[in-house]
Amino acid sequence: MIEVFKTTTVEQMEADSDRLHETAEKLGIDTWQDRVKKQTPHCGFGEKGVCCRICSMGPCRITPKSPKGICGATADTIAGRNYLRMVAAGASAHSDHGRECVHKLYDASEDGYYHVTDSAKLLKLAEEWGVPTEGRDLYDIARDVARIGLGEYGKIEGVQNFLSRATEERRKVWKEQEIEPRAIDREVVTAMHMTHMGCTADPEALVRQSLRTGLADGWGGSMAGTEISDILYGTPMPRETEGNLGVLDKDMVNIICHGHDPAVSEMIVLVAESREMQEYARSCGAKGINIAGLCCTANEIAMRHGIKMVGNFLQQENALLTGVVEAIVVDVQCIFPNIGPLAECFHTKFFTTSPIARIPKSEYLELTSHNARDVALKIVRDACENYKNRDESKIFIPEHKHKAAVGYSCEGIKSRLDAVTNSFVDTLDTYKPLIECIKSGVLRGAVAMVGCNNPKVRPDYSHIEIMKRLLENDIIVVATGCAAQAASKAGLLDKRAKVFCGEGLRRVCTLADIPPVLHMGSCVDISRMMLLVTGIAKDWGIDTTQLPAVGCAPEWMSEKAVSIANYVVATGIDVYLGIDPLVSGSEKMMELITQGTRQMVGAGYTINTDPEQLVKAMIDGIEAKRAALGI
Ligand code: BF8
Ligand code: SF4
Repeated sequence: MIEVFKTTTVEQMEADSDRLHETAEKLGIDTWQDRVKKQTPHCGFGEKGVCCRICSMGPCRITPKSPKGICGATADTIAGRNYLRMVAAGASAHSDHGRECVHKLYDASEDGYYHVTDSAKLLKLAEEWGVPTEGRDLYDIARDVARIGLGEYGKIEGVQNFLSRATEERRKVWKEQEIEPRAIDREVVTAMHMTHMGCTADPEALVRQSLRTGLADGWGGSMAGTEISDILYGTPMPRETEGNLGVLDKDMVNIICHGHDPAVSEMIVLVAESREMQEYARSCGAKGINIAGLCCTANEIAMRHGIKMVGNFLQQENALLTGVVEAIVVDVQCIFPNIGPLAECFHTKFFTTSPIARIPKSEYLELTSHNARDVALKIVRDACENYKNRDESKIFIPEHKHKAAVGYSCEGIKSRLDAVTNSFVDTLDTYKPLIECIKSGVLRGAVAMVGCNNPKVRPDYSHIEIMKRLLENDIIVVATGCAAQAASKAGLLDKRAKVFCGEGLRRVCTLADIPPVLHMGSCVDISRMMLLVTGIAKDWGIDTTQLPAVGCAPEWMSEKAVSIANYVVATGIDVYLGIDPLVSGSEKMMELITQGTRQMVGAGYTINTDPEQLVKAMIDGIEAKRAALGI
C-alpha cells in the first residue's frame, strides 16, 4: 500500500492563528499581527541603514540633498557602523549565553544541582586544552576546563582556542585577513569602539571587524555554549518527539519553557518529571505535567529529552492564546514583552529568571547554580496549583502536530552513518559514506536552514517552501533555531517526509533511517554546523569553501542572525538571506557584503526576498561548487 503522508500547510497554520487571534480580539489584547499593521510602512531611513544616532548632534539621516551627517559621515560609514553594531550585539548575546553555560560547569559538583553528564566529551575537551586528566577527580577537571573557557572571554593574548579545530586553509585565511578573533569580549568592545563617534569611517574595515566579531561568536562563545551544554546535559542523539500547537494537552498541567539557556529548562524538566511533581499535578486534578518548549529552548530540550516543541518565534503569543498554559518560564532572548500583558488576560503565570531579561508583569525568580532546584520546584508547583484556574470559555487548542525526529548533533549524524555503513567497512567515526553520496551525485549537496520568523515575509512559508524545493532536488537539509521549528510544524522532521525527496535523497533517508531535514539544535548550535562542514571537508581533503554546501536564513530577524551570517561567511560558506540586512542605503556596503567578502574569505551573501528566486540561486550555487570540484 502506498503511504500517504501529508504536511501541515502554511494555510492550515494561518487558519489556526486566525482562530486564536479571535480570542485575542475578544479579550481586547493585541498580537504581532495587529502591531505589524500599525508599524507599516517602516521608517525608510532605518530600513536602508542610513539613520545615525550615535552622537547627540544627530540623529542624522542621509538623503540625496543631505549626503553627509553633521560630522561628515557618509551613507557608507553610517550603514557600515550600524551593521557592525548589529553583529556586536548578536555576538554578545550568543557569547554571554555561552559564558553562563561555562559558569554552570565551573559550579558543577557531585552533590550540586548541575552535573557532568557527558564525561567523555569533557575529557576530550580537557585534552584539547591541555588540562591534565590522569587520576584526577572529574569535577576538578571540569573546573579547570571551565576556568580556561571563561578565560577565552578576556584572554590577554592569543586567539580563540577553538580556531585550532578549523581546516588549515581556513586558519591561513583568517590569519592573512587579520580576522582571527582574540578574546570574545575584546572583539565586541572593539566593534563598539570602532563605531563610536569619530572612529572608523571606512566601510571595508567595518565589514572586516564584522567578520572577526562574528568569528568570536561562532568559533568562540557559541561553540562554548554548545560544547559545555553537551558536557552538562548530554550530547544530543537521535530521538522522537512532536511539534506544533497540538502538543498542548487539555488534561495536563502545561508549562512552556521559552528562551535559550538550557540551565533553566533542564531544571524545570528534571523537576516536572519527578514522581513527586507528577503526583502533585494529579492531586491538583490534572492527568500529569506536560512541558512544551518554545523557540530555541524547545530545540535544546527536544534534542536532549524528547520534550515536545510548541513552536517558533511568531508562535509565542499563539501558545498563550490557547488558554491552557498554566505557566510560561523564560530565560533570555527572543521573548516578546507582550507576554506580560497577554498572560494577564488568562490564568497563565509568567516567570522571568535572568537578570539579563527583566520583563514587566512577570514574577521574577532569579535562577542560579545554588538555588536552581528550589526555583524550578516553586514554578512547577505554582503551575500545578494554577490548573484549576483555567477559564473554559477561553480554551482552544489547534489540533495540528507532527512527529519529529530530532537530535542530529555531529555525533548523532555519525552514529547513523556508523550504524548503516561504517560498521561494515570497519572505519567508524568518519563522514566518508556521506562524502561518497555527494561525490556520486546521489546527494547534490547540503543546505543549512537557520534563523527566525519575520513578518516582513509570510511567516514559515519561506522556510517550508525552500526546504521542500531543496529536498526535491536531492539536497539534504540541516536545520537549527526557528527554521527547524518551522520544519517540525510542517512535518518535515517526520521520517515519512522522505516522500517529498528526489530519488537519491529518498534512498539515503531510507537506508540511514533519517528524516530529510536533520534537526541540529538551537541557534548557538550553528557552531555544530561549522564543525560538521569542517569534519566533512577534512575527511574529503578540501577546504570548507569548496563544499557544495550553503547556509540560508530566509526569515531572519535578530541581531544574533547577523553575527551568525558573518561567521558562516568567514568559514567559507555562502549565505542566502531572505531579509535585507538594513544597509541598502549604501552601495558600497551592499557591494562589500555580497562581493567584497568573497575576495577576503571566499564567501558572501546573496539577498533575495522572493523564496522562489532564493532557492533557485542556492541550487545554482551548489551546482557551481560541484562543477568546480569536477563532480
Ligand atoms: O536563537 S531563530 S527567533 S529563538 S534568534 Fe530567536 Fe531567531 Fe528563533 Fe533562538 Ni535564533
Ligand atoms: Fe550625525 Fe556624525 Fe553624530 Fe552620526 S556621528 S549622529 S552622522 S554627527
